[in-house]
Amino acid sequence: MIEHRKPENSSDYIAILITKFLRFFADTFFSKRYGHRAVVLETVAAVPGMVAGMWIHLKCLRNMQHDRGWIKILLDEAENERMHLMTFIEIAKPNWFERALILIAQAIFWHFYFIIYIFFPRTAHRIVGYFEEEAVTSYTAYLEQVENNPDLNVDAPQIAIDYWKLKSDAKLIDVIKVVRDDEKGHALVNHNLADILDEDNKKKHVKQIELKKEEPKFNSSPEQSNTSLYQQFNLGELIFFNRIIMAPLTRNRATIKGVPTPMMTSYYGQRASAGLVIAEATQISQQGQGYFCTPGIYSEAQTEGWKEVVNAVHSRGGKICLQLWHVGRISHSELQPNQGQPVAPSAIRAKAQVSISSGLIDVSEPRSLMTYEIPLIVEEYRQAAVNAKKAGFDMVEIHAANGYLIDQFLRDSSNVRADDYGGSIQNRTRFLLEIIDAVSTIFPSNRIGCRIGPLSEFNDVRDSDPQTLFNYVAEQLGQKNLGYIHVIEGQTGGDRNNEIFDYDKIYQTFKMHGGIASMANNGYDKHLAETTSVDLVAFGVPFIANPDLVYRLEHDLPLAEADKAAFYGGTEKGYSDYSFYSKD
Ligand code: 8OZ
Repeated sequence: MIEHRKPENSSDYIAILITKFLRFFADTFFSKRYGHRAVVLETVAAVPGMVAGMWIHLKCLRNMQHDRGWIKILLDEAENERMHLMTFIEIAKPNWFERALILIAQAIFWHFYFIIYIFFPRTAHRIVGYFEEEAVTSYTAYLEQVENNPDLNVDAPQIAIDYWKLKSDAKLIDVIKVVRDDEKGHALVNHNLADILDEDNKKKHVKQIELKKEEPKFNSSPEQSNTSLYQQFNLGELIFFNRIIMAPLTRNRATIKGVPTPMMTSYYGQRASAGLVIAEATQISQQGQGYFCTPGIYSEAQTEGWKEVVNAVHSRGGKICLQLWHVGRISHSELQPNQGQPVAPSAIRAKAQVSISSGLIDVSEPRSLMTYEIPLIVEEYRQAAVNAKKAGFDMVEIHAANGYLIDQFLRDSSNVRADDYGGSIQNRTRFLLEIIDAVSTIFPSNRIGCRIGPLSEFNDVRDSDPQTLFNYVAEQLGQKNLGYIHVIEGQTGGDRNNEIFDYDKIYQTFKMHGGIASMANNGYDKHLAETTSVDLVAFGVPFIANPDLVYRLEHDLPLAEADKAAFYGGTEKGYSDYSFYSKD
């Protein structure tokens, strides 16, 4: 049995009572009589509510200050419910009598929802939220029933294979699982809509960050995040469900040509309950690629593939950001245009390895970029941002960490240039700032984030004075009014050794100069995340085996362990097949 979201006030208790009554009604009159066909009836009952609610939503949403994207979410949700209906009608093949019952159920639910929605829209969304949670319980029971009786496990209808992009030999069990996940997503969307409509809640808890450049809000300590990790966070007009962010994770599941695949769509859709999903590092050009099967955002096919991913996250009410990436010297000739040398600020080979078609291999000897080539790469970042916008991303993040091209420019172990892009800290930061300026012509600055890793030696980079360098970087990014600064604290994926670097200084400097939000990453657990003063906390590896990480953290539930062998490359196994939490 799925646990319902905890009722918070009397109207929530009424909503849950109504839901329980409807559930009792459905069980008594439909389940016992029609066995698994009850799923048809239950699914159908949800549809008219969505359709009826639609135009009321349209009216109501016009009055909402933030995020017109909800309209699209609700339309997608309605379409998704319609597909549940069509699919299960194909499977259960109800007779005319049953169809009449379905119609009656629709009529009852339609009127009921319509009236409640007009007078109590927040409660209406709660009811649907609880209702969808009940549906999850039903689908779990249905799944068990089919698992215990293989005769019931018929072939998935073509309509379901096409809509959910299932394998051509998919079975009913596969359909039930994706529909159950959809219902979890719908529950989340409706609960979040209820939260947003809850004006009191908004006034009490929502942290509104002023976009206008202001006088510094503090002098010596960063603004404390006074909201719970699990409550809504507004980054300008972009509303996050909570302050838990999915960090970018390289998983090598795109095609050889860097086109996002259907399994990526499922994987990201499953993780839409994060406050913000930062999609994996994505090369802005072929030259920017360093590993096999990483996605790109420079061709039309790649952009089209990303659209599917974005839609999967948006249709569950989530927000998604694309991380723009150029690996620089961390590449191998096999992946480069015309099998050429990878490029770098200086011709210094890193002690690092990359994965290509034949497996792990040392990086190739790089060549140093000519000064005239640098604006061409900046232009590729701009074009990548154009494509990211076309694909529907809410934000982009500039990857300036982990020893890739921008980081190679920033650190003095990899940049010994004698032109305007090398030498002083100002010169080494120039490339990053030019990229930010170019991308800012496409996305508003508050929709751009930047990831840095001041101490990280990942991919063989170091700096002789990291604190001074990154204080300057933070100040400059703040002056450009970026949405967030995303900091890997300590060694990427390893030791946090925070005592030798003042990370607060970075967050503080960024915000003092006009940056909006601070985001921390690396080795955060529930306790650390709940007590930190940073605005947003990015979790990486825990999201791999826990698509519902936010729910698990909030409810103190155990976390699943990820299969390390499936981290980089492979199939759906160890990627999009991790389950949402269930007690059994
Ligand atoms: C692990 C393997 C390959 C790439 C990063 C994009 O470190 C990566 C990455 C991580 O930011």
